[in-house]
Amino acid sequence: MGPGTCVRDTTNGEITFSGFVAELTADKSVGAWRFAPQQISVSEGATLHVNNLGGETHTLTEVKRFGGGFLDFLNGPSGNPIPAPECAQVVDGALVPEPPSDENIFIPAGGTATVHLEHGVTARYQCCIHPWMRLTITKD
Ligand SMILES: [Cu+2]
Repeated sequence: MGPGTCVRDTTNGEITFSGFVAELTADKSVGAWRFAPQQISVSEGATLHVNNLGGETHTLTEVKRFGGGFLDFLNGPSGNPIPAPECAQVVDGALVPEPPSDENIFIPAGGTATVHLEHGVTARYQCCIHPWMRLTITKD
């Protein structure tokens, strides 16, 4: 959270920051923040093209198990108090984000990413900012 966080047009049809917090608190997720689809089945060696259609940065982070991200503010209300280690480490009680890498891709608003899948069985991806954003990829 900082300057510029969640700054976006709040005209009709857009969600306000207070609306975002209210929905997160009630549902443990915010429906407009999601991977679509949330589950896909692909052939070995497939290429995944991801477009960020939203108004803020998301991460596409491969994790062994789904967990929280690097923002306590969103981990607790979403029911993910423990961060996935691929998203953040706990250092002296504070969450320290893992740096961007080929397995931890930060995609800015309007940005894209391409991932070559080499998974054997099931691959799991989540957003390390909004940890309810989850994508499971299985092999055909
Ligand atoms: Cu996100």
